[in-house]
Amino acid sequence: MHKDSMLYPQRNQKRSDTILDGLWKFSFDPASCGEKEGWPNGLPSFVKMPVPASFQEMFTDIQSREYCGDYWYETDFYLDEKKENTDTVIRFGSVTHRCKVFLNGKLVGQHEGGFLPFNVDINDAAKYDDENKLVLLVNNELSEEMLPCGATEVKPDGRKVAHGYFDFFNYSGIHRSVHLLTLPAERIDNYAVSFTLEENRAVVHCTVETESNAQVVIALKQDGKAAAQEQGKECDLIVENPHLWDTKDPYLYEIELQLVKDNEVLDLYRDKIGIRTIAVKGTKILLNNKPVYLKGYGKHEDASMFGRGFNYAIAARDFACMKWNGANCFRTSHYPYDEKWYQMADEQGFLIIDEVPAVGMMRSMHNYVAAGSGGKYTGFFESETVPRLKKRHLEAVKDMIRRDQNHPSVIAWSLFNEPETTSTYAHAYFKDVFDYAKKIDQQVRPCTGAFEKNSKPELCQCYMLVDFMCFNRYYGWYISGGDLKEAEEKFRDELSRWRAKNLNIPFVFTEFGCDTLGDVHELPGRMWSQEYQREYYEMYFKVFRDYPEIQGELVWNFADFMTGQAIMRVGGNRKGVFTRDRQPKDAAYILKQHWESIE
Ligand code: BDP
Repeated sequence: MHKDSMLYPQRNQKRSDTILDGLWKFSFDPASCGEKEGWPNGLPSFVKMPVPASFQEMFTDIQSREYCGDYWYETDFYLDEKKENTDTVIRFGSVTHRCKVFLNGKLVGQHEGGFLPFNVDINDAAKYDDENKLVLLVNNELSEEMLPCGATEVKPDGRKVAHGYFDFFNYSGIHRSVHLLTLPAERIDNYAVSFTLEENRAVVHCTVETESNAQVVIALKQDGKAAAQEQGKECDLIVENPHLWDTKDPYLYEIELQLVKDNEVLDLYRDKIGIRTIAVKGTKILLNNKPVYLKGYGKHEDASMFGRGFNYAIAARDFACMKWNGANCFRTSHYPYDEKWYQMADEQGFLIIDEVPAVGMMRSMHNYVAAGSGGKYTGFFESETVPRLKKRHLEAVKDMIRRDQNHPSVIAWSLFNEPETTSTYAHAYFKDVFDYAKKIDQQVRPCTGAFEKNSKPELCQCYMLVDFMCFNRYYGWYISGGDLKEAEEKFRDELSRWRAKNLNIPFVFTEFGCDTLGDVHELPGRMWSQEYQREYYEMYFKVFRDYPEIQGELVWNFADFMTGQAIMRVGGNRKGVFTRDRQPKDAAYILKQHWESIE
């Protein structure tokens, strides 16, 4: 069984990779009757649906756009003749939120969790040198025992409605590419690298997971030339005069892993790695033992038309915009993104705080309101659903770390966003989550989580778990909105109370921002106007200067993004520094000036 492999698909001498993206068949199944009625053999009626994309963006009627429940996808593909000693696997980048996979009418796999990849072995169900029918039963209901958390309401007419305890649209569907893979039966399942920097050399500790007893051979190449080579499932490669990876010079080595038996190469996997260390010391974040200040954004995978479906052009434009205004970091709020974001960040020298989809751990339909101002205690971590939720949380932590651990861009794991942290129940819950992440990450990267306003210094039970604090704060928006003078006083007061705790760890602002309409100008600046957004950021930057323990500022949000319908959301959340079509609002220039002035 190789089901846990998180390696990104590739095509090489030993592995083949065919992408099955395109127009698939699609059908809703509000009565959940498809399985009984034989839909695994083919959908009786359908519309055509692009993959990858969110289905919601393709419909012009509100029922379809807001649909919650079961729905189906189907496609056909031809499979070559089976090669000896190979396995045939289908790899799904993400299917939101849960699904069953059928091949030629047979159930071949199932998965829960809409933001991480999974593999399905199709050896037994596949028809080789023939056409095959791939059918998926997907479901996008929300509950308190899954990530992200929410609830599903059943209306009197039987319609289901998803209520996320989070502020982004419950986009659903096949959001990332589907890969048909032929893999050697004896193969490499995963590998991990970590680094020790010594004078004029680096030690690359490499661990390879495989069930094969063949010899593991690992080679590092620098600019195409051999830099180091070793054998064994666990070994140290010594690189003399290493070319380190950092934000200004994101140098990548090539790593080649091979399984060799009797002089025959059984499997081969090539990747790119960056040699760098990341650590927290006192109030500093250290990249290669040098302090680094985080500048950038909280983001979403979100765009019109594609919804949450990955699209290269959008990702490329986002990187271009972030680079243009001097950013060096982003948080994958509120879930792990498509792997291609991390590959691009590795190449372009961006730092990533990688977030597990643990959002909405506070019982509230408008989480952002509760989080922004005085929300009530909801006893979230005392519920009987918590053990099941925790199991999924740990699974997601495991999959995220195994998937992303070798990206030099990933500098920290964010293990939650804005949960209700004020109870001892929350402490016990997150203590286990943090211990687990530390245990399984070979690099033992810093772990953190984003705290909202109710996690006050006097009440919070979880701040002692993190390596650096991440604050989400909305002084000047949800608190003292429209009165930046009062907002600043309250903001300084809270910061001073945190400072008084002498935590001696870095503080990073992972959210601060205000909704701004790209076409509204007002003098003097008032809420929603471009002028207000500028003044809002200027106030924060002024305050940050007075607190040297603040080592990062990630603005909320990079771009306007889609949310559920709500009285405080006008065509979604408008806190973007860029509009949803990625054009700068006025504040983008303030950020550019400010970030370019910080080394
Ligand atoms: C915070 C959430 C974020 C929201 C933001 C907001 O972490 O997801 O979008 O507030 O209200 O509570 O804009």
